[in-house]
Amino acid sequence: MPPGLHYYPGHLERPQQEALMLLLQKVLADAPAFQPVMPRTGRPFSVRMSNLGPLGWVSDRAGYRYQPTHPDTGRPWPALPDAILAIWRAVSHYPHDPEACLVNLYQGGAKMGLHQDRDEEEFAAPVVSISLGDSAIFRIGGTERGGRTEALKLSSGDVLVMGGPARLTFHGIDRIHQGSSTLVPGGGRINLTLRRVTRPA
Ligand code: MD6
Ligand code: FE
Repeated sequence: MPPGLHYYPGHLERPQQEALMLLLQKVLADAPAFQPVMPRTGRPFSVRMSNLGPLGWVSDRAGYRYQPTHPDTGRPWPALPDAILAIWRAVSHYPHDPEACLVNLYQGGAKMGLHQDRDEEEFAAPVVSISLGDSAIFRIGGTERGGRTEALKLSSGDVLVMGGPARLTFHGIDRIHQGSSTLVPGGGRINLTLRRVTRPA
């Protein structure tokens, strides 16, 4: 494990995963998944996204950014549920709450290319990721593009924390093992990434 990468396999037991899923279905009714596209080219991502919390991450032709409202509905993102905040408080070792929870929805052959999470102002806070549903092959490398990478299988209920020297490492999702979990209605994988965006005063 690279320093600063902390993996908590099975951090959430099945009943907690089911409770989270029910919560997510409710909040996603209010903030439906949108289709992000790549800056400039407008090429669609294969994942769909939504957000919870005061700020949400969006990508469109104009670029990547955090914004307080849903790009399609114009409404504020739904509040971050306590059950999700509790996970951040348990594993982040960071004294302030997250401001953004990006919800990534993987269905069909969706995957995510290698990227760094660097649209935040506060890199002292880790990124906490929660996996639900089908298992995925997560790839992680170093802080330079093109370096050596390693694969890690993320299954439903797993929590991954990227902090310290791992905070700005390149990572992505190579593939999803479709049908490997019954958690998500209709199948697929949901990944939640919790982030502190602004630097606390
Ligand atoms: C995913 N995760 O697991 C994509 N980013 O679907 C991420 O992009 C990610 O898992 C930062 C920290 C942890 C992550
Ligand atoms: Fe990421």
